[in-house]
Amino acid sequence: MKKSLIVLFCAVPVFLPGYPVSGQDTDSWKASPGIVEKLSKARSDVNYYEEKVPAYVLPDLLLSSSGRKINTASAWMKQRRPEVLELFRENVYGRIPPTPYTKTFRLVNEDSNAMNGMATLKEIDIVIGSEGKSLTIHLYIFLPNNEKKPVPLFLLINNRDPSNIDPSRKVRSEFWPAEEVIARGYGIAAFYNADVDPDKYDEFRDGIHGILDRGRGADSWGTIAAWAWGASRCMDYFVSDRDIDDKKIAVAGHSRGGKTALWAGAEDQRFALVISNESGCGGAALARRKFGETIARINGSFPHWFCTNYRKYNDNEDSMPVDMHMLMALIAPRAVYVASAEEDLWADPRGSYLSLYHSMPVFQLLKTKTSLPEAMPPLNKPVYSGKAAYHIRDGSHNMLLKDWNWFMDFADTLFK
Ligand code: GTR
Repeated sequence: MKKSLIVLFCAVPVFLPGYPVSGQDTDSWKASPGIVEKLSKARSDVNYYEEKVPAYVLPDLLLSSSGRKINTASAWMKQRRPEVLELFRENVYGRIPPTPYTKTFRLVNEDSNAMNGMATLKEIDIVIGSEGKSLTIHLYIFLPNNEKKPVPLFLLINNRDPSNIDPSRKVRSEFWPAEEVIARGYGIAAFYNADVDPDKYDEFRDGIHGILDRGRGADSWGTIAAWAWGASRCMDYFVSDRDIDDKKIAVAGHSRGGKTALWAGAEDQRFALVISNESGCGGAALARRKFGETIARINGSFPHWFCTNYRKYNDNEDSMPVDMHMLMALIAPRAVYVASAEEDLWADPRGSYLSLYHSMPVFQLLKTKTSLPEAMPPLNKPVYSGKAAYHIRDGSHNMLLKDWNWFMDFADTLFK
């Protein structure tokens, strides 16, 4: 296997060893040749071969734009972190407009005998208004009845059919396994992403863009940033509810929802844990690997997800001033869980793990006792270290109870 060269930009270049070196880490995950072949046959224009990943240079996390070496926690938090956050706003997800708005929480339904008495259901309408227009985010929350309050809670950004988050529980889905989460002593909440912004390209007329945008530029927020903003409005509610421990909130999402969860955690430091499941391109996966989905492909298929500036990096990843290890670092010293699936090479499992791995210098600078090895863990063997976690599950692109059980195991190490 080819050894990829990773050089960090800094005054004295640091050469990190490539991954993987043959003969090393024999039980760590490697893509199954059968899956690689099958996917490559279906899309010959997409790279699924590790040996075809180009050599790349990752931007240095710990070097400020003015050339200052960042070597203390306070220099990271006060100088470099805000700088990196701005780079992501400017080049990837876009900026939230400063438009003032009103926000009202309405408890529209409460049932203290939900799930056969196991939980209390609260349905909250979060009503956002500006200049005579308004939008409502429906937030569903189940809280365990048998736990001491306040409780820690998982918030799912639901990017799939609303039936996945059915408050009546007539429909039950592993995508939001509410009963199982309640049984583990956590609260579980969800909102439907399209409440905030429908997932379609309409030149940003509908959803929250139609309410808060006052003109748009190349750095204006896209739909992912809008969904992340929606997650923060849910967080505003959690802060106001004394039954919920707002210091122990995990924000979780799958795929486009997983990209959103990462950005929500970067923009809003109130989230204590970010769970990004199979988020791939524009999420956890390192863009410079050009493995599976690439920036050009994602901007082509989903022109509304990111800011317009992101298109500058179509087939031009190496010129991007950030890569996704820097997004992981924005979450530190809080916790981040990245998950992949064996058959989901489109979302680049190895690139997603490496992104987490290359954010370790920041987790360490912030004294989080977090240290992941460069080698990926084997299939179905989660690795947890301090504030970082990763697993690769067998099977295809989805978020299943198996994933959630591992997320909760990790959350137990942080919150219980
Ligand atoms: C795909 C897209 C991915 C991923 C996925 C999903 O079509 O290429 O980036 O987000 O959708 O959200 O399920």
